[in-house]
Order: sequence, then C-alpha cells, then structure tokens
Amino acid sequence: MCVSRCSTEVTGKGQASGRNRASTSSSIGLPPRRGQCHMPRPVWHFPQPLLSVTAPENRNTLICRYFQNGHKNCLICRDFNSNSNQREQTMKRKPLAPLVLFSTFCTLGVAAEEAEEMAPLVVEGSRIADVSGTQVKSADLAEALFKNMANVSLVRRSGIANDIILRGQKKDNINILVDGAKIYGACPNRMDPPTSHILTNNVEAVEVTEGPYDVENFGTLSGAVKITTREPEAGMHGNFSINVGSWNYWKAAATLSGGSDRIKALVSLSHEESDQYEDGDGNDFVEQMKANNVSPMTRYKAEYEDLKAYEKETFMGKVIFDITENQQLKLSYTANRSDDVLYPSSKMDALYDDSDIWTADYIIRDLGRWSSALELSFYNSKVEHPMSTYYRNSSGPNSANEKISYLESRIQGFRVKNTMEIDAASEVRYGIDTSRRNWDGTYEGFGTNAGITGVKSIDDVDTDNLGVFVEYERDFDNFNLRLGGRYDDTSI
Ligand SMILES: [Cu+2]
Repeated sequence: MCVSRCSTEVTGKGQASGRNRASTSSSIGLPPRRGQCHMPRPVWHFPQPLLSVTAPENRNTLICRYFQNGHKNCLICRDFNSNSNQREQTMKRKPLAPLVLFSTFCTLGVAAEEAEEMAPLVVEGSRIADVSGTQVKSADLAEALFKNMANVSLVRRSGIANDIILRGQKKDNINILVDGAKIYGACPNRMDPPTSHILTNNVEAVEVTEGPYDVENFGTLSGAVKITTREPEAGMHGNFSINVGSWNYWKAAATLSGGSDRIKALVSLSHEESDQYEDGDGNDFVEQMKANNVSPMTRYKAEYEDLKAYEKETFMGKVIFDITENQQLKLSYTANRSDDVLYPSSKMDALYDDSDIWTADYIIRDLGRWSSALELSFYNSKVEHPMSTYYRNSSGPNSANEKISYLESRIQGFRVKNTMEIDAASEVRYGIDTSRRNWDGTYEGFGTNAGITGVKSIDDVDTDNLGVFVEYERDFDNFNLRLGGRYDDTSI
C-alpha cells in the first residue's frame, strides 16, 4: 500500500531502484527503490512486545509465545488438536486467525506461565538443536549462537547480518558450512558474513567445533560452525509461522514437506522486514549518528531518514531420492534476497544482498568390507553484494554523485569421502576435498565520482584448494579418540 502511494510521489524525481540499478550503469533517472518510501514511522518509546505464533509440523500443537522487554510475560503451549482433520483446519486458517486465538488464550496463559515452561534451545555440548523453532529473525543465526554458546561473541553491524567471533578469532578463520557446503560473504567489510546467508527457520541443528580439529574441511582454524538444514519427511506436512517484534518487525514463513519413501521434497518460503532499531534513548539511526558525532556527509539524507532497516525474502527447496535400499541422492537449493540493508556504522548501505546455494550429495552404503559409506558431495554458492552511498549526504543532490562497490563471491567444491568400519567401535574415514573460490569487486561512480568507474577493489581473485584427509575414530567406554591428518595444496 505504502509502496504504490510513494512510487507515484517519487517517480517524478527520477530516483533509482537498487536492484534494477545494479544491472545498468546509466542509472540516474530510474524508478524508486523498494523501501525508500514509507508511511510516517511511529516512534516507540518502549520496546514493543514480541509475538510469535507457530503451527509446528508433526505436532498437534499451536504454540504462541509472547515476550516483553526480554522477559516472558505470557506463554501458551496448548495441545490444539488431537485428530488430523482438526489439524488441517487449523493449518488452513488465514494468517490473522492465530493472532486472534492468541489474544484469547493469552489471558489463560498468564496463569499457566509458572506451570508450563517453553522448551529452550537444546544445547548438547557443542550442538544446538531446534534453532528453527526458537529464533525469531531468519537472518540472525549469529545471535542464536551468541546466546547459546559461551565461546561465541557477537559483532553487531545492523538489524540483521551480524557476525560472530569464536575463541577470540573471527572472519575466515571460522569455517561456516551449510550441509557440508562452504559459504563466504562477498563484502570485505563483513556486511554479509556467512552466517547471514543461513536462515534460522530452515536450520535443524548447528554444531560448533572448537579449534582446528576438523580434517575433512579446508580452512578451519579457530573452529567450524556446521549447520544442518531441515530434511523432507514422507507423508504430508505443513508449517507456517508469523512473528512480530519490536520496531515493526514482522516475518511470515511457510514450509511444506512430503512425499513417499522413495522421493521426498521440502519447500520453504519467508518474508521479513523491520523499521530501524532504536537505542535505549529511543534514537533511530539518524539520531544515533548525530549523538555520536558522525560526519554530516555520512549521515542519511533527510528524505531517507525513515527507511526500513531491511527487507528479506528467502526460499529453500530440497529433494531426497532413495534410489535403492543403499543409495541416496540429495539435491538442495537455498536463495536469500535482502533489499536496502542499512548499516548506520558504515559509510555505505547494501542496495541488495543476494545469495544462492546449490548442493548435491550422493551416498552409497554397505559396499562391502572396504566401504560402509561412500559419499560424493558437490556444492556451489554465489553471493552478490552491491553497497552504495545512495542514501547518504555524500552522494550529493539527487544522489547524482553516488559511489557503488559491486562485490561478488562464488565457491564451487567437490568432495569424495569413504568410511571404512574396522569393528563395532572404530572406523577410518578418508577422502579428497577440492574447491575454488572467486572473489571480485568493482567500483562504479557517478557525477563527480565518475572517475572510479571500473576500478577494481578485488581483482577477480581465485583461491584454489586441493586437500587429502584421513581420520581414525575409536569409541572407548568413557571417551572418544580421534586421530587425523590433512594435507592442503592451496594457491591464490
Ligand atoms: Cu559491504
């Protein structure tokens, strides 16, 4: 509603759309960007309540959660339906219906609060389960790790896309793997760290391995964060959730999964957006910049002071073929589309941030004495991150002197791994692992900055790696022994 209203207003000014603009260089005089036009933003002097309504798959329960000011004020975990027909009716309700139900049951919930506790994230040693059910923001896996792992610290850059520090080390010293696929962000300033390309509503579990004791993957120094995404199940399962939070945050997400014993598929979609967060004094981004004496040139232009902090859409699709009793093929695709992500602590904002991750895994089990499991894995990920001064005073009148830094990161990898069982308590794993990462960055300038067009910030850099690894593992009564080695040949 707001967009159409404002589009009319702004079209006459000939402003640019971030996403459209990236594909063309003759950019002055383009249609309005998504998010640049807004209804007047209400100013909240107190944190808004946070509401989460979830109809989980495989459970006959509608869960409503309500938090205020960081504390639970009201909590319901109610067995909603006991037969499948009723459940189906619940799933078909319009999104608003659970909210109405929520307000009805909330009163009951207050009384029940002491008696019924919401299950927290399950942290077993270095493994966190049930991330999808507990985290609110899709793009804040970093915050989930920070809250649940004593050894993880958080670097907050924006409303989303935060970064982690593990054992005091950061950036590429931490290996981030999604279903075995490596992913890197594209921004050298860590506006889009790898964890920001992972969606919490699709995460089944996260395992954090401290130290360089991971021989199967290239580049693990301070630790590895291994993310396992949700898998489709046979039958038919649906799940939708609506989350509402402070600063007009809302997220709608839906997942549908099903199939037969031979072929199973899962599709998941989400949309979320939020206004700018405020500090404890109720200051939004511009007010925080003023309070911190940020240079007037770096501040947001008056017409963009009320931009949303971000908008984000996600998709995940996964198919599993059980070809025979002992052969399985898994294919997955994940897409993130973020628009106009504001970084008040930087001089630029992300016009958009897009990532696409493809994985293919083939496994053959019980091949005989020499192989209890042979796994072939292929992955490919691509991240695009154009950042710009468009919304800042430094871009000049009508943003005619805008500076854009286009950044792109791609990685392709392939691994073959064989597992050989020696006896019931011990096994040997060995294999080959290879990958190529490409990182490229180019500036584009307009008006007085036209001279930087074509200048490279990162000159099409390839990092090629070939590694071989072997690991022996044995379970004793009270402890587990792992001995392993890895040899890497890397060129940049
Ligand atoms: Cu950036």
